[in-house]
Amino acid sequence: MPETFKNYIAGEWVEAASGETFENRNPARPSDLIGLFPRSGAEDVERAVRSARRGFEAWSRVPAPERGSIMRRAGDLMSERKEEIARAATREMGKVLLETRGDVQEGIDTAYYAGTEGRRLFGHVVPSELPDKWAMTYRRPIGVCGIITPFNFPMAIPTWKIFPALLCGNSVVFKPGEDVPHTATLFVEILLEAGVHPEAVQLVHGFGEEVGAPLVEHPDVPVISFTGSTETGRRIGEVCGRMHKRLSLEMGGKNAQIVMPDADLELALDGVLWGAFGTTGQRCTATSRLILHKDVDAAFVDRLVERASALRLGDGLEAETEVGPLINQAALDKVESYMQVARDEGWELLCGGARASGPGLDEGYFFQPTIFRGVQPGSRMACEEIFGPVLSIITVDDFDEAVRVNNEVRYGLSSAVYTNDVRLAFRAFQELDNGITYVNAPTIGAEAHLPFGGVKETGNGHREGGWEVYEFYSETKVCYLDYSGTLQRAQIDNY
Ligand code: UN1
Repeated sequence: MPETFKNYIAGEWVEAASGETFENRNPARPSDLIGLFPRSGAEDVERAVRSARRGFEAWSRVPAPERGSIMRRAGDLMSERKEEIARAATREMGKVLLETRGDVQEGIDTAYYAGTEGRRLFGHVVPSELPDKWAMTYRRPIGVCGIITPFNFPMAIPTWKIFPALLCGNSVVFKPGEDVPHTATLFVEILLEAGVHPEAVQLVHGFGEEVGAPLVEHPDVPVISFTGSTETGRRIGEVCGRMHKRLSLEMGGKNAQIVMPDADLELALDGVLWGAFGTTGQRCTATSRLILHKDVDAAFVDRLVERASALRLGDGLEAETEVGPLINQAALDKVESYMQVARDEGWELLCGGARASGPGLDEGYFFQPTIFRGVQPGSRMACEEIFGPVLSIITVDDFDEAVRVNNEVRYGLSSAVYTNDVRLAFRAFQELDNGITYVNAPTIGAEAHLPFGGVKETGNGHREGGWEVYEFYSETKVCYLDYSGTLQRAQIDNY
């Protein structure tokens, strides 16, 4: 019998109101059933939100430094259980253990950052324009936050949202990606053990239409944070716009690595391989375009193809594996459908291009690392997010053209430039239209204490991580205190 997992609602581990469940299977070996999880719906969301409102009343009164200490304890517990969580995450998500360890570490770093923020959450004291009057600001919690997260960083992304939300004094209703409910369960266990108020965190498993939609539409959930596809984010944005909700969106990417002829080409090669095929290309920061200056040594592409073809695919729990499976059948179908797009558009296939087969690969959702050459800017391959191990090489004549090509997609998350010319490095910072630009480092690998997010259709102007996210999860309150004992009229009596 597979293990049956539960929601965490109103301080208790409970089944879905319907009693229904869904299966969670290992994408490297779908015959490996990890467990059954509650298939929740609007009724469960309703109970969770009602409880989270009570949780908010209690939790928002806990002093911020004390909330910070609880976040720090959560970080300690995650550190103690790092290996166990990483293994659970690899089993349900597929990426290699080295990467799930990094995913958990990103969560730990985020916990410790939140811990210290409990003693900051600074406001400002500002001179008043009138005598005997003070003016200052502080940060107030907002209420119940709806947190909707994807599969690709089953620990890091929930922590990016939930630690700052809780630190600021909000309560959360957490709807994790339906492919990674086990890691989410471990995270909620840790939050509770660390001492988060039992009604300040609610875990509701299930699918987007059945749990995510009622959460987004709930009138008592004033804050929504979503990471996922641009299409879903747009629909969420429409609802939140209509309901005047505060919304943070983190969506698609079509990130490019630019390589100039003066670059350290070995370094650029390591960078593109890690950026394109790490996490099987399933990062919103993944490198899916390689913009090569025409004078880059032709051997560069040969070496790239050779090394991409040699990457070892397999179960992420096995030590020698370098690339795991895609998350599920739908992801595999989507990547396969782009092979047809590339054929129709006429690009040259250099390696991969098909499902992987062979010992240990026939059952899971494995796809070969794939590279196309000669891809033209503006084509579907050059513009659309594939979210798989597929890299398109675009050749350009000069740096100006590289910048133009980088910028002419609708997404704007990250970019990378390999060059040793300091002038080009600074031009890249200035001219590449992305939220994050790396020089001599790949497009993936943002650090937890810096703001994370993109421009254009990648986001909606907010950032996760670092100091900026604390502004998203709190409201600025402005406080004036006039101790002059007279009516002082601003803008009038002082002029
Ligand atoms: C994502 O793919 O949604 O910068 C997040 C990175 C990771 C986070 C990726 N730290 O690649």
